[in-house]
Amino acid sequence: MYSGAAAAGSPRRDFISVTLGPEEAAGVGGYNNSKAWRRRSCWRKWKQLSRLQRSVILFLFAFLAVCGVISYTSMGETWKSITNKSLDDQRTEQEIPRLKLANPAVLPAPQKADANHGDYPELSLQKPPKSPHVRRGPSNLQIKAPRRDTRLKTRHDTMRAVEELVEADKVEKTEKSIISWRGAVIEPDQSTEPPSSKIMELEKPSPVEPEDQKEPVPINERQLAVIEAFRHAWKGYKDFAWGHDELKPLSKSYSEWFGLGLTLIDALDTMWILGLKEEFEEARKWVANDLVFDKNVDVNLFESTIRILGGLLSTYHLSGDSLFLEKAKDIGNRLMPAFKTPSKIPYSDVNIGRGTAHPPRWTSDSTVAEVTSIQLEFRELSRLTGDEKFRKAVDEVMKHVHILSGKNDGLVPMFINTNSGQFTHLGVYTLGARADSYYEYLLKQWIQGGKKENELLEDYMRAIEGVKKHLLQRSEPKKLTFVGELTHGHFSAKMDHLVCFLPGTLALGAHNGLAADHMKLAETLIETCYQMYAQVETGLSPEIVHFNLHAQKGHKDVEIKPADRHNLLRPETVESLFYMYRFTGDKKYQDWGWEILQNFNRYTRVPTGGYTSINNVQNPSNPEPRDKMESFFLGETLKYMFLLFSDDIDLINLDKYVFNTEAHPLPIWVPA
Ligand code: DMJ
Repeated sequence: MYSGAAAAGSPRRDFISVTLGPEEAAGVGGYNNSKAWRRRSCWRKWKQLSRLQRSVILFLFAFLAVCGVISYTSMGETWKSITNKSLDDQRTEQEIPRLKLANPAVLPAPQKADANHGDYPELSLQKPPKSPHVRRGPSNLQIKAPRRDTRLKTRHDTMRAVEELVEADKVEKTEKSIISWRGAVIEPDQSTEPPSSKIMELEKPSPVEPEDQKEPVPINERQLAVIEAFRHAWKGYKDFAWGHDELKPLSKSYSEWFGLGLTLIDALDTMWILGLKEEFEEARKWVANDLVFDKNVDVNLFESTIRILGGLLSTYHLSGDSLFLEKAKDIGNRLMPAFKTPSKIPYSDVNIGRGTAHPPRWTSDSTVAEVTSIQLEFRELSRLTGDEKFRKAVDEVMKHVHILSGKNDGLVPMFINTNSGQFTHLGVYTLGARADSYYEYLLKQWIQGGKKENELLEDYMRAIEGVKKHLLQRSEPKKLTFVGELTHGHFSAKMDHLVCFLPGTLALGAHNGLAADHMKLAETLIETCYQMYAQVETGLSPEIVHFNLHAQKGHKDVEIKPADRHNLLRPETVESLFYMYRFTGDKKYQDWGWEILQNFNRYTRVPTGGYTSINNVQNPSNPEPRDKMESFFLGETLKYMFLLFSDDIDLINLDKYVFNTEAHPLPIWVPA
């Protein structure tokens, strides 16, 4: 019991002490516990206390009462919101049964752009949506908050939910961006908190606007087959090549190119789009914990830009996870030394650890396609970071090439010198290797920037006229229109499989308002690309074909030289099929893609996991596996397959995103 005493006669000292025995304080030996005695006894003791002691006690009581009221109110709110959340969850689950079936994996909740919460996604904080605009979307990009709430409910007990809500409440005021159902970051309330950093201020990762609610498009059988193929490929990579550049599926090992987990990074946004949540989370952890760019290693500027920088940027846009933007900034900065050349035309190789760059050992030339197909990525990096240096460097290259002599009706040679800035090896024109994506990026930069940069459009239009004038021919016997090559005025009926990006690009241009005859040309060229598969014994295209210009008995349109009969699991035809289907709705393009997928499964699938490139597309009984799965098979080929089989135009809407040349979607700055 409680007792306060001041020793009689001694100087008065105020204190409070606590004792536990009732007897001493009662001052009597017998036990009297009557109510009247207790009341009297308490009052007597109260009176015995000094004024200070009484004040202290009263203050303590008042304090405890205030605390009690506050905590009651806040717990009430918390529990109320949990009850509401669980009602929302039930509703969401009832509303989207098809979605759940079609896409069992729920993608990880996005993080706000300026937050870095370390190990994601379990601990990441997701602001619940306030906007009524947030709604169900395509299952693959179903990343809006209500499903995050569902995850909370299924994965954690109520106390965990309370903790997260309290945590979320703490950061709510500083949180700026939420993720739209399309998978892009939108600005929920422009008038709320100011941006916390320059990055946030300049970052407008998505042009996507809320739209009317619509039914989710369920995943179909063919898309499921793509998911199955991806999982099979991923299994091989995971089992035998985890964290390395490429899987060697037959020898159950791996090969290194840059030593930067190329396949894993290239595949990130594919996993996101396919809805492979678990795989994505695992890969995300590797990026967070093991992806280190501070390495004494030479990387190719173009390849690392389109695969790594492009892959990280698009994954940032789809997931909203700032980890990917941080990594993108890191690699972007490390690639910048490549531009320190006398002409500002970048070197082909950069040592990302040392910060030095150099051309290949045998020449000071760079490849034209390489120096002109890094712009989408660096321009986007500038927009996200607010640092103009990235954009300036790549824009300078385009401006330089725009006025350079040595073109032939808009067609460019394949090499450019890093000292003089002049084209070299003049007189050879192709839309295949070393020039291909120059043409692709003219159009795509123009689209990315909101169709304002006229020089890009001029160069693109002129080049397509150049293609028509110099490179188009028709084969025999089927009269397939194909794109050949020009060597010092001599036409060659050779066409790389790489050229099959062109129908898709032409269709994209026509969709963006360019000449209607571009679409006609796209239709004839995609037929040709399909025939490059269909006329071959395995139903898979070789790397290069030669078309017959003259009819010969027993000969097909397509001839294949022994050195060209390999297939590297390349994406270009499937890529163009995807664009053609999107813009025409003609199911034959899906059917052609389906045939190709089946043939990949028939001739390139390795039973223990992974797919392999093959040496001989003409020998179905022994296609001669090469024991290598290129990163673009996961980054591009399977992604375009999945998109081709989808009937949902909002699954990476082409009025809102532009794909880089490695199939990584980046936002269009000013959407149509
Ligand atoms: C990819 O790396 C890119 O598509 C590039 O533009 C060309 N080659 C491969 C795929 O074939």
